[in-house]
Amino acid sequence: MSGEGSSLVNDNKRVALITGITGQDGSYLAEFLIEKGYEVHGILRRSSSFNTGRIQHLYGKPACHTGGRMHLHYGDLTDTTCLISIITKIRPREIYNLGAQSHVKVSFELSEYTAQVDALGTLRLLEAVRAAGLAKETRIYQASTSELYGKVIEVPQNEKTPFYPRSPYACAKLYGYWIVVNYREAYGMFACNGLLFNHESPRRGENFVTRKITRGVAKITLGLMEYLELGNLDSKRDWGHAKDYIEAMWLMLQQQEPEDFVVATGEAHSVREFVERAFRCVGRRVLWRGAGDQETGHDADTDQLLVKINPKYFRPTEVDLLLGDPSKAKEKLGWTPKVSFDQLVKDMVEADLDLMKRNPEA
Ligand code: NDP
Ligand code: GDR
Repeated sequence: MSGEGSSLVNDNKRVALITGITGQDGSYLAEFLIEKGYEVHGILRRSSSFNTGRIQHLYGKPACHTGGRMHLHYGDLTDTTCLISIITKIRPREIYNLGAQSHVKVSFELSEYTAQVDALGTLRLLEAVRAAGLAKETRIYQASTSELYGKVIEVPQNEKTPFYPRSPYACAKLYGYWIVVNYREAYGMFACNGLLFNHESPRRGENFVTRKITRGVAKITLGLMEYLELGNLDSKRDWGHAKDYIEAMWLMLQQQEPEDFVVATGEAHSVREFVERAFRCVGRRVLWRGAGDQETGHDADTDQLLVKINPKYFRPTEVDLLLGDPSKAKEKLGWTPKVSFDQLVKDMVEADLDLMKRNPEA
Protein backbone atom coordinates (compact mmCIF):
# COMPACT_ATOMS: atom_id res chain seq x y z
CA MET A 1 0.00 0.00 0.00
CA SER A 2 1.20 3.51 -0.65
CA GLY A 3 2.18 5.41 2.48
CA GLU A 4 -0.42 7.84 3.86
CA GLY A 5 2.04 10.68 4.18
CA SER A 6 3.76 10.37 0.81
CA SER A 7 3.01 13.08 -1.72
CA LEU A 8 1.87 11.45 -4.92
CA VAL A 9 0.53 14.57 -6.59
CA ASN A 10 2.65 15.30 -9.62
CA ASP A 11 1.04 16.92 -12.61
CA ASN A 12 4.08 16.52 -14.85
CA LYS A 13 4.28 12.77 -14.45
CA ARG A 14 2.34 10.26 -16.48
CA VAL A 15 0.13 8.95 -13.72
CA ALA A 16 -2.51 6.32 -14.45
CA LEU A 17 -5.17 4.77 -12.23
CA ILE A 18 -6.52 1.30 -13.02
CA THR A 19 -9.66 -0.11 -11.46
CA GLY A 20 -9.67 -3.90 -11.87
CA ILE A 21 -5.85 -4.04 -11.80
CA THR A 22 -5.93 -7.57 -10.34
CA GLY A 23 -7.96 -8.91 -13.28
CA GLN A 24 -6.80 -10.30 -16.63
CA ASP A 25 -6.77 -6.97 -18.48
CA GLY A 26 -5.68 -4.86 -15.52
CA SER A 27 -2.55 -6.96 -15.02
CA TYR A 28 -1.48 -6.72 -18.67
CA LEU A 29 -2.28 -3.01 -18.75
CA ALA A 30 -0.23 -2.36 -15.61
CA GLU A 31 2.78 -4.08 -17.23
CA PHE A 32 2.26 -2.14 -20.45
CA LEU A 33 2.02 1.27 -18.71
CA ILE A 34 4.98 0.64 -16.40
CA GLU A 35 6.98 -0.28 -19.49
CA LYS A 36 5.97 3.06 -21.03
CA GLY A 37 7.25 4.92 -17.95
CA TYR A 38 3.93 5.60 -16.21
CA GLU A 39 3.46 5.69 -12.47
CA VAL A 40 0.66 3.16 -12.09
CA HIS A 41 -1.92 3.16 -9.31
CA GLY A 42 -4.38 0.34 -8.86
CA ILE A 43 -7.51 -0.15 -6.80
CA LEU A 44 -7.43 -3.35 -4.80
CA ARG A 45 -10.57 -4.93 -3.33
CA ARG A 46 -10.32 -6.20 0.19
CA SER A 47 -10.57 -9.96 0.08
CA SER A 48 -10.21 -12.72 2.69
CA SER A 49 -7.65 -14.44 0.45
CA PHE A 50 -4.93 -13.00 -1.79
CA ASN A 51 -6.28 -11.60 -5.04
CA THR A 52 -2.99 -10.17 -6.34
CA GLY A 53 -1.74 -13.34 -8.12
CA ARG A 54 -1.74 -11.73 -11.57
CA ILE A 55 0.26 -8.66 -10.47
CA GLN A 56 2.47 -10.25 -7.85
CA HIS A 57 5.48 -10.09 -10.21
CA LEU A 58 5.03 -6.31 -10.48
CA TYR A 59 4.10 -5.68 -6.89
CA GLY A 60 6.99 -7.74 -5.62
CA LYS A 61 9.54 -6.03 -7.88
CA PRO A 62 11.29 -3.30 -5.94
CA ALA A 63 11.90 -1.32 -9.13
CA CYS A 64 8.17 -1.09 -9.74
CA HIS A 65 6.70 -0.91 -6.29
CA THR A 66 9.14 0.49 -3.76
CA GLY A 67 10.75 2.52 -6.53
CA GLY A 68 7.47 4.36 -6.91
CA ARG A 69 6.15 3.06 -10.22
CA MET A 70 3.27 1.01 -8.87
CA HIS A 71 0.97 1.70 -5.94
CA LEU A 72 -2.05 -0.21 -4.72
CA HIS A 73 -4.90 1.42 -2.82
CA TYR A 74 -7.69 -0.42 -1.07
CA GLY A 75 -10.95 0.59 -2.65
CA ASP A 76 -14.13 -0.54 -4.31
CA LEU A 77 -16.38 0.75 -7.07
CA THR A 78 -19.29 0.59 -4.64
CA ASP A 79 -17.59 3.11 -2.32
CA THR A 80 -17.81 6.71 -3.55
CA THR A 81 -15.76 8.16 -0.70
CA CYS A 82 -12.70 6.06 -1.44
CA LEU A 83 -12.86 6.87 -5.15
CA ILE A 84 -12.95 10.61 -4.45
CA SER A 85 -10.13 10.36 -1.96
CA ILE A 86 -7.84 8.24 -4.20
CA ILE A 87 -8.42 10.41 -7.28
CA THR A 88 -8.01 13.67 -5.36
CA LYS A 89 -4.74 12.39 -3.91
CA ILE A 90 -3.06 10.96 -6.99
CA ARG A 91 -4.56 13.28 -9.68
CA PRO A 92 -4.27 10.68 -12.46
CA ARG A 93 -3.80 11.85 -16.01
CA GLU A 94 -5.51 8.69 -17.24
CA ILE A 95 -8.05 6.39 -15.60
CA TYR A 96 -8.84 2.92 -16.94
CA ASN A 97 -12.13 1.68 -15.50
CA LEU A 98 -11.74 -2.09 -15.85
CA GLY A 99 -13.24 -3.10 -12.50
CA ALA A 100 -16.45 -5.09 -12.86
CA GLN A 101 -18.45 -8.14 -11.93
CA SER A 102 -17.52 -9.41 -15.36
CA HIS A 103 -19.18 -12.84 -15.57
CA VAL A 104 -22.33 -12.87 -17.72
CA LYS A 105 -23.86 -16.06 -16.27
CA VAL A 106 -23.13 -15.00 -12.69
CA SER A 107 -24.89 -11.68 -13.36
CA PHE A 108 -28.22 -13.54 -13.53
CA GLU A 109 -27.66 -14.58 -9.91
CA LEU A 110 -26.01 -11.33 -8.73
CA SER A 111 -28.06 -8.90 -10.79
CA GLU A 112 -28.32 -6.08 -8.27
CA TYR A 113 -24.66 -6.25 -7.27
CA THR A 114 -23.65 -6.32 -10.93
CA ALA A 115 -25.63 -3.11 -11.50
CA GLN A 116 -24.05 -1.53 -8.41
CA VAL A 117 -20.52 -2.17 -9.67
CA ASP A 118 -20.78 -2.12 -13.45
CA ALA A 119 -23.41 0.62 -13.87
CA LEU A 120 -23.33 2.83 -10.78
CA GLY A 121 -19.62 2.18 -10.25
CA THR A 122 -18.96 3.92 -13.56
CA LEU A 123 -21.10 6.88 -12.51
CA ARG A 124 -19.30 7.05 -9.15
CA LEU A 125 -15.95 7.16 -10.90
CA LEU A 126 -17.01 9.94 -13.26
CA GLU A 127 -18.43 11.94 -10.35
CA ALA A 128 -15.25 11.38 -8.34
CA VAL A 129 -13.22 12.89 -11.19
CA ARG A 130 -15.53 15.92 -11.19
CA ALA A 131 -15.39 16.19 -7.41
CA ALA A 132 -11.59 16.20 -7.59
CA GLY A 133 -11.79 19.13 -10.04
CA LEU A 134 -10.23 17.05 -12.83
CA ALA A 135 -13.11 16.93 -15.33
CA LYS A 136 -11.06 18.79 -17.93
CA GLU A 137 -7.72 17.13 -17.17
CA THR A 138 -8.20 13.42 -16.59
CA ARG A 139 -8.82 11.09 -19.53
CA ILE A 140 -11.07 8.12 -18.86
CA TYR A 141 -11.28 4.72 -20.54
CA GLN A 142 -14.48 2.76 -19.91
CA ALA A 143 -14.39 -1.03 -20.36
CA SER A 144 -17.48 -1.35 -22.49
CA THR A 145 -18.32 -4.58 -24.22
CA SER A 146 -19.60 -6.42 -27.27
CA GLU A 147 -22.24 -7.91 -24.92
CA LEU A 148 -24.17 -4.66 -25.52
CA TYR A 149 -25.00 -5.98 -29.02
CA GLY A 150 -26.59 -9.11 -27.49
CA LYS A 151 -29.36 -10.34 -29.72
CA VAL A 152 -28.14 -10.38 -33.30
CA ILE A 153 -29.45 -7.42 -35.28
CA GLU A 154 -26.53 -6.88 -37.62
CA VAL A 155 -23.30 -8.72 -38.46
CA PRO A 156 -20.50 -7.72 -38.23
CA GLN A 157 -21.13 -5.30 -35.36
CA ASN A 158 -19.64 -1.81 -35.51
CA GLU A 159 -19.87 1.45 -33.53
CA LYS A 160 -23.24 2.24 -35.11
CA THR A 161 -24.93 -1.15 -34.59
CA PRO A 162 -27.96 -0.85 -32.26
CA PHE A 163 -27.67 -2.41 -28.80
CA TYR A 164 -29.88 -5.23 -27.47
CA PRO A 165 -28.44 -6.44 -24.14
CA ARG A 166 -29.29 -9.99 -23.07
CA SER A 167 -28.14 -10.21 -19.44
CA PRO A 168 -28.08 -8.15 -16.23
CA TYR A 169 -24.35 -7.73 -16.93
CA ALA A 170 -24.97 -6.28 -20.38
CA CYS A 171 -27.79 -4.04 -19.09
CA ALA A 172 -25.46 -2.66 -16.40
CA LYS A 173 -22.68 -2.10 -18.94
CA LEU A 174 -25.22 -0.36 -21.20
CA TYR A 175 -25.76 2.21 -18.46
CA GLY A 176 -21.98 2.54 -18.11
CA TYR A 177 -21.69 3.15 -21.85
CA TRP A 178 -24.33 5.88 -21.95
CA ILE A 179 -23.26 7.67 -18.77
CA VAL A 180 -19.77 7.97 -20.26
CA VAL A 181 -21.24 9.42 -23.48
CA ASN A 182 -23.42 11.76 -21.43
CA TYR A 183 -20.58 13.08 -19.24
CA ARG A 184 -18.46 13.58 -22.34
CA GLU A 185 -21.21 15.69 -23.91
CA ALA A 186 -22.44 17.42 -20.74
CA TYR A 187 -19.10 18.31 -19.11
CA GLY A 188 -16.64 18.08 -21.98
CA MET A 189 -14.82 15.18 -20.31
CA PHE A 190 -12.32 13.13 -22.30
CA ALA A 191 -14.06 9.79 -21.79
CA CYS A 192 -14.10 6.88 -24.25
CA ASN A 193 -15.92 3.57 -24.47
CA GLY A 194 -13.91 0.64 -25.76
CA LEU A 195 -16.44 -1.80 -27.22
CA LEU A 196 -14.13 -4.75 -26.78
CA PHE A 197 -15.05 -8.18 -28.06
CA ASN A 198 -13.99 -11.28 -26.08
CA HIS A 199 -10.28 -11.39 -25.37
CA GLU A 200 -8.50 -14.20 -23.64
CA SER A 201 -5.07 -15.27 -22.42
CA PRO A 202 -3.41 -17.68 -20.00
CA ARG A 203 -4.49 -15.16 -17.32
CA ARG A 204 -8.19 -15.46 -18.20
CA GLY A 205 -10.47 -16.20 -15.23
CA GLU A 206 -10.98 -19.94 -14.79
CA ASN A 207 -14.75 -19.91 -15.22
CA PHE A 208 -14.82 -18.24 -18.64
CA VAL A 209 -15.30 -20.81 -21.36
CA THR A 210 -11.90 -20.60 -23.12
CA ARG A 211 -9.87 -21.01 -19.96
CA LYS A 212 -12.22 -23.67 -18.64
CA ILE A 213 -11.59 -25.62 -21.86
CA THR A 214 -7.80 -25.19 -21.90
CA ARG A 215 -7.54 -26.11 -18.22
CA GLY A 216 -9.75 -29.13 -18.91
CA VAL A 217 -7.64 -30.23 -21.88
CA ALA A 218 -4.48 -29.95 -19.77
CA LYS A 219 -6.00 -31.87 -16.84
CA ILE A 220 -7.44 -34.63 -19.06
CA THR A 221 -4.08 -34.96 -20.84
CA LEU A 222 -2.27 -35.39 -17.52
CA GLY A 223 -4.88 -37.82 -16.18
CA LEU A 224 -6.10 -35.32 -13.56
CA MET A 225 -9.67 -35.09 -14.86
CA GLU A 226 -12.02 -37.47 -16.66
CA TYR A 227 -14.00 -35.17 -18.94
CA LEU A 228 -15.12 -31.56 -19.36
CA GLU A 229 -18.65 -30.34 -18.63
CA LEU A 230 -19.84 -27.45 -20.76
CA GLY A 231 -23.03 -25.57 -21.69
CA ASN A 232 -23.94 -24.17 -25.11
CA LEU A 233 -21.40 -25.31 -27.73
CA ASP A 234 -22.97 -23.42 -30.61
CA SER A 235 -22.56 -19.79 -29.57
CA LYS A 236 -19.93 -17.94 -31.60
CA ARG A 237 -17.47 -15.38 -30.33
CA ASP A 238 -14.85 -13.09 -31.85
CA TRP A 239 -11.90 -14.12 -29.68
CA GLY A 240 -8.66 -12.12 -29.55
CA HIS A 241 -5.64 -11.97 -27.23
CA ALA A 242 -5.89 -9.68 -24.18
CA LYS A 243 -2.34 -8.39 -24.70
CA ASP A 244 -3.35 -6.96 -28.09
CA TYR A 245 -6.51 -5.38 -26.69
CA ILE A 246 -4.99 -3.42 -23.82
CA GLU A 247 -2.86 -1.54 -26.34
CA ALA A 248 -6.07 -0.37 -28.04
CA MET A 249 -7.31 0.96 -24.67
CA TRP A 250 -4.20 3.08 -24.30
CA LEU A 251 -4.33 4.29 -27.91
CA MET A 252 -7.90 5.55 -27.37
CA LEU A 253 -6.69 7.87 -24.62
CA GLN A 254 -3.85 9.25 -26.79
CA GLN A 255 -6.19 10.62 -29.50
CA GLN A 256 -7.01 14.30 -30.08
CA GLU A 257 -10.73 13.76 -29.45
CA PRO A 258 -12.56 11.28 -27.23
CA GLU A 259 -14.42 8.66 -29.25
CA ASP A 260 -15.80 5.15 -28.87
CA PHE A 261 -14.18 2.22 -30.69
CA VAL A 262 -14.95 -1.41 -31.51
CA VAL A 263 -11.93 -3.64 -30.84
CA ALA A 264 -12.19 -7.11 -32.39
CA THR A 265 -10.45 -9.50 -34.76
CA GLY A 266 -13.23 -9.71 -37.38
CA GLU A 267 -13.31 -13.53 -37.11
CA ALA A 268 -15.84 -15.63 -35.18
CA HIS A 269 -15.58 -19.23 -33.96
CA SER A 270 -18.00 -21.43 -32.05
CA VAL A 271 -17.34 -22.84 -28.59
CA ARG A 272 -17.39 -26.27 -30.27
CA GLU A 273 -14.58 -25.17 -32.59
CA PHE A 274 -12.58 -23.88 -29.62
CA VAL A 275 -12.92 -27.30 -27.96
CA GLU A 276 -11.78 -29.08 -31.15
CA ARG A 277 -8.75 -26.79 -31.61
CA ALA A 278 -7.73 -27.11 -27.98
CA PHE A 279 -7.80 -30.92 -28.09
CA ARG A 280 -5.95 -30.85 -31.41
CA CYS A 281 -3.08 -29.07 -29.60
CA VAL A 282 -2.54 -32.29 -27.61
CA GLY A 283 -2.97 -34.52 -30.65
CA ARG A 284 -6.61 -35.55 -30.11
CA ARG A 285 -9.57 -35.34 -32.46
CA VAL A 286 -13.07 -34.87 -31.05
CA LEU A 287 -16.08 -36.68 -32.52
CA TRP A 288 -19.53 -35.45 -31.49
CA ARG A 289 -22.49 -37.72 -30.78
CA GLY A 290 -26.12 -37.10 -29.84
CA ALA A 291 -27.85 -33.71 -29.72
CA GLY A 292 -28.94 -30.98 -27.27
CA ASP A 293 -28.48 -31.82 -23.58
CA GLN A 294 -27.44 -35.35 -24.53
CA GLU A 295 -24.55 -34.38 -26.81
CA THR A 296 -21.12 -35.77 -25.99
CA GLY A 297 -17.62 -35.42 -27.43
CA HIS A 298 -15.33 -38.45 -27.78
CA ASP A 299 -11.74 -39.13 -28.74
CA ALA A 300 -11.87 -40.23 -32.38
CA ASP A 301 -9.24 -42.94 -31.82
CA THR A 302 -9.91 -44.31 -28.32
CA ASP A 303 -13.61 -43.35 -27.92
CA GLN A 304 -12.77 -41.88 -24.49
CA LEU A 305 -15.46 -39.46 -23.29
CA LEU A 306 -13.97 -35.95 -23.41
CA VAL A 307 -16.93 -33.55 -23.24
CA LYS A 308 -20.39 -33.77 -21.73
CA ILE A 309 -23.16 -31.15 -21.76
CA ASN A 310 -24.43 -29.94 -18.41
CA PRO A 311 -27.54 -27.74 -18.74
CA LYS A 312 -26.58 -25.86 -15.58
CA TYR A 313 -24.18 -23.87 -17.76
CA PHE A 314 -26.96 -22.71 -20.13
CA ARG A 315 -27.99 -19.08 -19.76
CA PRO A 316 -31.61 -17.87 -19.47
CA THR A 317 -30.95 -15.65 -22.49
CA GLU A 318 -27.95 -16.40 -24.71
CA VAL A 319 -25.92 -14.23 -27.08
CA ASP A 320 -25.59 -16.40 -30.19
CA LEU A 321 -23.12 -14.54 -32.37
CA LEU A 322 -20.62 -11.76 -31.75
CA LEU A 323 -18.47 -10.70 -34.65
CA GLY A 324 -16.82 -7.29 -34.63
CA ASP A 325 -15.83 -4.90 -37.37
CA PRO A 326 -12.63 -3.20 -36.15
CA SER A 327 -12.27 -0.91 -39.22
CA LYS A 328 -12.52 2.32 -37.22
CA ALA A 329 -9.84 1.20 -34.75
CA LYS A 330 -7.61 0.21 -37.66
CA GLU A 331 -8.10 3.50 -39.44
CA LYS A 332 -7.97 5.97 -36.53
CA LEU A 333 -5.85 4.18 -33.93
CA GLY A 334 -3.64 2.26 -36.34
CA TRP A 335 -4.55 -0.82 -34.29
CA THR A 336 -4.62 -4.38 -35.60
CA PRO A 337 -4.68 -7.66 -33.68
CA LYS A 338 -1.40 -9.60 -33.84
CA VAL A 339 -2.32 -12.97 -32.31
CA SER A 340 -4.37 -15.38 -34.46
CA PHE A 341 -7.11 -17.65 -33.12
CA ASP A 342 -4.91 -20.76 -33.54
CA GLN A 343 -2.02 -19.10 -31.72
CA LEU A 344 -4.29 -17.97 -28.89
CA VAL A 345 -5.65 -21.49 -28.32
CA LYS A 346 -2.14 -22.97 -28.51
CA ASP A 347 -0.70 -20.42 -26.02
CA MET A 348 -3.49 -21.09 -23.55
CA VAL A 349 -3.24 -24.90 -23.78
CA GLU A 350 0.55 -24.82 -23.43
CA ALA A 351 0.38 -22.46 -20.44
CA ASP A 352 -2.16 -24.69 -18.69
CA LEU A 353 -0.15 -27.84 -19.41
CA ASP A 354 2.85 -26.11 -17.85
CA LEU A 355 0.85 -24.94 -14.87
CA MET A 356 -0.72 -28.36 -14.18
CA LYS A 357 2.63 -30.13 -14.49
CA ARG A 358 4.11 -27.78 -11.90
CA ASN A 359 1.03 -27.78 -9.68
CA PRO A 360 -1.55 -30.53 -10.31
CA GLU A 361 -3.82 -28.94 -7.66
CA ALA A 362 -4.08 -25.66 -9.61
P1 NDP B 1 -11.71 -9.86 -14.71
O1 NDP B 1 -12.95 -10.50 -14.22
O2 NDP B 1 -10.50 -10.67 -14.97
O3 NDP B 1 -11.29 -8.68 -13.71
C1 NDP B 1 -12.24 -7.86 -13.11
C2 NDP B 1 -11.55 -6.92 -12.15
O4 NDP B 1 -12.54 -6.10 -11.51
C3 NDP B 1 -10.79 -7.62 -11.02
O5 NDP B 1 -9.63 -6.90 -10.75
C4 NDP B 1 -11.76 -7.52 -9.86
O6 NDP B 1 -11.14 -7.58 -8.60
C5 NDP B 1 -12.31 -6.12 -10.12
N1 NDP B 1 -13.56 -5.85 -9.41
C6 NDP B 1 -14.63 -6.66 -9.29
N2 NDP B 1 -15.57 -6.07 -8.53
C7 NDP B 1 -15.08 -4.88 -8.14
C8 NDP B 1 -15.54 -3.83 -7.30
N3 NDP B 1 -16.72 -3.91 -6.69
N4 NDP B 1 -14.77 -2.74 -7.13
C9 NDP B 1 -13.54 -2.67 -7.72
N5 NDP B 1 -13.04 -3.64 -8.51
C10 NDP B 1 -13.80 -4.73 -8.72
O7 NDP B 1 -12.13 -9.06 -16.05
P2 NDP B 1 -11.27 -8.77 -17.37
O8 NDP B 1 -9.92 -8.34 -17.01
O9 NDP B 1 -11.47 -9.89 -18.33
O10 NDP B 1 -12.09 -7.54 -17.99
C11 NDP B 1 -11.77 -6.20 -17.62
C12 NDP B 1 -12.98 -5.32 -17.90
O11 NDP B 1 -13.32 -5.38 -19.29
C13 NDP B 1 -14.26 -5.71 -17.17
O12 NDP B 1 -14.95 -4.51 -16.87
C14 NDP B 1 -15.04 -6.53 -18.18
O13 NDP B 1 -16.43 -6.45 -17.91
C15 NDP B 1 -14.67 -5.80 -19.45
N6 NDP B 1 -14.66 -6.60 -20.67
C16 NDP B 1 -13.93 -7.76 -20.73
C17 NDP B 1 -13.85 -8.46 -21.91
C18 NDP B 1 -13.08 -9.72 -22.01
O14 NDP B 1 -13.29 -10.46 -22.98
N7 NDP B 1 -12.16 -10.01 -21.09
C19 NDP B 1 -14.54 -7.98 -23.13
C20 NDP B 1 -15.24 -6.73 -22.96
C21 NDP B 1 -15.29 -6.07 -21.77
P3 NDP B 1 -10.83 -9.01 -7.87
O15 NDP B 1 -9.56 -9.53 -8.51
O16 NDP B 1 -10.68 -8.64 -6.45
O17 NDP B 1 -12.00 -9.90 -8.17
P1 GDR C 1 -18.98 -14.20 -22.40
O1 GDR C 1 -17.81 -15.24 -22.03
O2 GDR C 1 -20.27 -14.57 -21.79
O3 GDR C 1 -18.94 -14.06 -23.89
O4 GDR C 1 -18.48 -12.88 -21.67
P2 GDR C 1 -17.85 -16.75 -21.51
O5 GDR C 1 -16.51 -17.29 -21.80
O6 GDR C 1 -18.37 -16.84 -20.12
O7 GDR C 1 -18.94 -17.44 -22.49
C1 GDR C 1 -18.76 -17.51 -23.89
C2 GDR C 1 -19.78 -18.47 -24.48
O8 GDR C 1 -19.49 -19.80 -24.07
C3 GDR C 1 -20.69 -20.46 -23.69
N1 GDR C 1 -20.38 -21.56 -22.77
C4 GDR C 1 -19.87 -21.44 -21.54
N2 GDR C 1 -19.47 -20.36 -20.84
C5 GDR C 1 -18.95 -20.55 -19.60
N3 GDR C 1 -18.50 -19.49 -18.90
N4 GDR C 1 -18.84 -21.80 -19.04
C6 GDR C 1 -19.25 -22.93 -19.71
O9 GDR C 1 -19.16 -24.02 -19.19
C7 GDR C 1 -19.79 -22.74 -21.02
N5 GDR C 1 -20.24 -23.60 -21.97
C8 GDR C 1 -20.60 -22.87 -23.01
C9 GDR C 1 -21.53 -19.36 -23.07
O10 GDR C 1 -22.90 -19.74 -23.01
C10 GDR C 1 -21.24 -18.21 -24.04
O11 GDR C 1 -22.08 -18.28 -25.14
C11 GDR C 1 -17.11 -12.47 -21.74
C12 GDR C 1 -16.80 -11.71 -20.44
O12 GDR C 1 -15.42 -11.47 -20.40
C13 GDR C 1 -17.54 -10.39 -20.38
O13 GDR C 1 -17.09 -9.64 -19.26
C14 GDR C 1 -17.26 -9.61 -21.67
O14 GDR C 1 -17.99 -8.40 -21.65
C15 GDR C 1 -17.64 -10.45 -22.88
O15 GDR C 1 -16.89 -11.65 -22.86
C16 GDR C 1 -17.34 -9.71 -24.19
